[in-house]
Amino acid sequence: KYKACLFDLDGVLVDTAIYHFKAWRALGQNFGYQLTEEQNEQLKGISRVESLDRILNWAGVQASEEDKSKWLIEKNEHYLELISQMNPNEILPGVSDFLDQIKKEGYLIALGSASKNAEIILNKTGLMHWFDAIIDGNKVTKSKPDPEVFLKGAEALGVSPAECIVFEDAVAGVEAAKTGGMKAVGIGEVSVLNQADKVISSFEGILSKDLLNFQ
Ligand code: B16
Ligand code: MG
Repeated sequence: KYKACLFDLDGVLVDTAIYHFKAWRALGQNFGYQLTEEQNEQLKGISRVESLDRILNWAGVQASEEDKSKWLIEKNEHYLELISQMNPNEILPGVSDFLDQIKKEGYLIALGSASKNAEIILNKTGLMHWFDAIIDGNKVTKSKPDPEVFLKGAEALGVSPAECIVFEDAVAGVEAAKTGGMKAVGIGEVSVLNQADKVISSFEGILSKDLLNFQ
């Protein structure tokens, strides 16, 4: 019945939030603002442009379009420098094993990420070879909770949304999956990801035959 698994990147396969945090925090020095870890949580799954808008809003800063584009470049350059050191050890626990299982079982695998740097991260960590399709921030116009990223993933794989299972750590991502007519597995806490069909705390020790047995 289910033919494809669609994965978010940050917080599901790898933890790039720490690098986003470092880069945004350093950028904040331009306007004297220190981003907190709690605020960084709220930027998960949110696009780069939208993240900057939220930060400026928290900081109470009104910036020109010119400053904003300059800062977006500055943040990304710093972020690229940080992720250039990423390696396969940064794949989250249990992920490689889970991808192996579903590949053997014949599932198609796609990425559905807001990041424009997704391919770099997949290459650095050695995750790339598992993917049959990659939909990232360069291919979508609407951010999660809009289902666009996952619908495009299903389309690229040639399957219907009802045949897809989405893996997400962000509330907006789970909402995107459900709006798109897909099953959603949350990676995190049930209290937060309560819209998901199932929630796991990580992929460690997870058997696909037990997890993917939706009614
Ligand atoms: P970039 P995901 C998201 O990745 C991150 O969670 C979010 O913090 C980031 O702002 C966004 O990608 C855009 O990333 O600046 O690299 O284009 O969770 O959708 O895989
Ligand atoms: Mg995520």
